Amino acid sequence: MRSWPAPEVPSLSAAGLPAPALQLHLHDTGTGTVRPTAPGDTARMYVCGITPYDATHLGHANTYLAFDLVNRVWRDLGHTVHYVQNATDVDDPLLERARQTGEDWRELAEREIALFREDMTELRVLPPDQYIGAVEAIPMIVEMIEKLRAKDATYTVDGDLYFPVAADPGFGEVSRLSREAMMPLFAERGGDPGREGKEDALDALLWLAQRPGEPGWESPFGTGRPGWHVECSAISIEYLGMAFDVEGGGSDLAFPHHEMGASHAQVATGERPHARAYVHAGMVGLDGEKMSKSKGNLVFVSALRRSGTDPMAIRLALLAHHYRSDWEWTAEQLDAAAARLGRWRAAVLRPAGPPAGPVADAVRRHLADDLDAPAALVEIDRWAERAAAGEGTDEAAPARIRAIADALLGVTLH
Ligand code: 5CA
Ligand code: ZN
Repeated sequence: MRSWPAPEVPSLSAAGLPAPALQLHLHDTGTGTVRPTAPGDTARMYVCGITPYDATHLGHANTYLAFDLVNRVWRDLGHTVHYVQNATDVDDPLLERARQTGEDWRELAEREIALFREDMTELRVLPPDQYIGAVEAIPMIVEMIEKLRAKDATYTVDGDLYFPVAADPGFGEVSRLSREAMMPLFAERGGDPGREGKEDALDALLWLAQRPGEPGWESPFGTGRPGWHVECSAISIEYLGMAFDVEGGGSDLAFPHHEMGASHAQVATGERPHARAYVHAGMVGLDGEKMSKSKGNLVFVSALRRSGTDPMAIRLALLAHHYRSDWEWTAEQLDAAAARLGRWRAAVLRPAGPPAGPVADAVRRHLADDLDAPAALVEIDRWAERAAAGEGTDEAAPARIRAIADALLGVTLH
């Protein structure tokens, strides 16, 4: 599928702020620790995309911004970034919504993906190099399921194909949850622990035989459609190979989605690990509950944009929270972010200010430390405050601060 246009990313080295010898450290769910990402020249990242049955809400935006920071920090440190994202453009919730509204499921998916592209463009989120829909990925998904079949790591229940989690000795290493903890999450997040005929309640669906009124694609194991986890597993290894640097998503994807995806990939290829780090963003809530399409307690990025909100203020409102924390959205946070943006913009319009070098060092240090964006924002606040008070005579500083905010935080101050 088409990705979306890339925003300009200024080079801080070219702006007179050469990159220091730093490593980006990120919290890895698989070990429960903050660890250095140690990518080669090319850093490889897969981030789970939307299921396009409704518009992008602030929870989604928050998750994609977290990984946009990963992308920006790696680039600043001199890496090329190979970034892949999917869109789950055929799955139960999408088909169900289309059934409810009488819309064609393909049109629904296409419309919501178009809106997502617009939202990401406006928020200045760097686009993936490959943006791949589940439907277009069916040939690679089928190929992957064939590899699992060749390893005897599938079985059928009434014509539907399942993956036995017992096939992967590493099952459980992504989320590090006990079986007792896995069970309710599996049921809550699209699994079918109660289905009769399964070898293990936790076994994951690989291929669902075509149901009446639903789409299906031919395959050596019958006409049907792919399960959810095998979609991301197949797309990620097709484009990035095994042991890529970061697999990302919201914390609700750690189990079962990233756990199952890793097991599929590890069994199919005989290699491990699937990703070197599994990185998860916190959940954004509204009125006491996680924002979710199924609950309907949503604030849409597109609705805020339509009502005239500056996308850079949305960006600052989200970055004011650490990516791993769970938090609640309130309208006041947007007001505070707009005020902050105004202060920054006014400060960089001044002819001079305190030197930008120490600000660049501090922002880079905070971001390299598990993306501490809130602390990075405070560094720019301090500079803006001092510049506004008439401190400093460095005439290169305002343009450099602009470049720092743009390159590292994705916030343009024009
Ligand atoms: N298509 C699958 C991933 S392959 C999916 O989970 N789609 S989604 O549209 O439900 O979510 C897209 C991304 O937004 C996921 O990473 C999910 O973890 C994240 N997300 C969903 N709700 C929230 C929320 N309230 N706060 C933060 N992130 C969220
Ligand atoms: Zn996914």
